[in-house]
Amino acid sequence: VFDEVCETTGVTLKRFMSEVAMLNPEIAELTILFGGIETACKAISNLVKRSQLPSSETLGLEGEVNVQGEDQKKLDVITNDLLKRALRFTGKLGVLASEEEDTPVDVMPENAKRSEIVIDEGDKYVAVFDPLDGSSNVDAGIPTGTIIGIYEHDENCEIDADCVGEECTEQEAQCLANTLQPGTNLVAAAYCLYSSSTFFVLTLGSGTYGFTLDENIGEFVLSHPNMKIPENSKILSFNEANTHMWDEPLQKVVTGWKEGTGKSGESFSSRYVGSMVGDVHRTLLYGGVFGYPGDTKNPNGKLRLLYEGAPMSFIMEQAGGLSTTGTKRVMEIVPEVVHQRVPIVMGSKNDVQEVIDAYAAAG
Ligand code: AHM
Ligand code: MG
Repeated sequence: VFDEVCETTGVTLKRFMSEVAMLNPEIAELTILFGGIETACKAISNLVKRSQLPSSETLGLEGEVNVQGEDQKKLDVITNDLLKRALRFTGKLGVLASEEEDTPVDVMPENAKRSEIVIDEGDKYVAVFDPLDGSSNVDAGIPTGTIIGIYEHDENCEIDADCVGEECTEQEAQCLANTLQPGTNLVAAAYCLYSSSTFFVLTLGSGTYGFTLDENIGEFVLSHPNMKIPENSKILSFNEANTHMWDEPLQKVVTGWKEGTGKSGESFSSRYVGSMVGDVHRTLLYGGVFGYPGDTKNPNGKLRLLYEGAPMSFIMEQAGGLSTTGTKRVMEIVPEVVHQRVPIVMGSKNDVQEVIDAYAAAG
């Protein structure tokens, strides 16, 4: 159905979403949500670009430490608030979880009665996001990105925004747990890449579509309709300083790729930005295998399942790629906690399959 939308050139993201909604009324409300996300990404793109100017308010550390013990850069805080506000006022969201928030939060505006923000059928969706992934790279001019996943929300949920842990009633806890859904429940996922251009790549569960920000008109324009990742590749994208700590099957496969003795016989090249959105975007376009596997020091790797692993895996699979922990499909893992980490190897189908086969053979 989406292909019909793409037959015309010069399609903006707004038009794409409204045409998709006309053809698929059941996801019409996503259009409103994506309107908010789109605006937030444009604003973040601007903030990132201006962040190194002497007059900028976004330079340096905020001084707070987030739940994971990292210094929070000012930009992390600002972009988190920005995205939260953009999503909150769509009136389509019940709960959100972010890399920068300790626990999932109700998005009802302060001082507003729930009934005042509920439009039509009410809060339909749950959003999970990393507002500015790779933010420690910004000062060096290295690409960063926003990652977002959208789940359906239980509309009967009424939660107290302040409830934490044992203070929560059973129902409130269940509503919070709405954020803990496996990737297979995602109804949409998107990332925005802030780099040489600003790119917006999304899936609504039927293909992956890429847009580029045309700064002259301030609109995302469809530039990569129905993206398909090459099935074979010769680019590997890992933090190779950790190689000696990886599982043996992965070490073997990667050595084979480097030496040209792997399944495809190709001699691989290495490309690693160290910013997941940048690395995945290149992998989608040129083919390749991107990963942050588990190692002896960090058995679950570094990346977060909920707002990094699952949404990016959804986008990757919808473009014809695979995403695995080595032994499990990332999309099928049910998160137990919001900030859970997950080992990831994703990218070109045949090469990722080689990794899966190596793990299976090792038992
Ligand atoms: P962040 O969420 O603290 O910004 O870290 C996530 C980033 C990813 O974008 C990237 O893939 C990874 O960390 C790189 O880690 P490393 O520096 O260990 O290679
Ligand atoms: Mg991150």
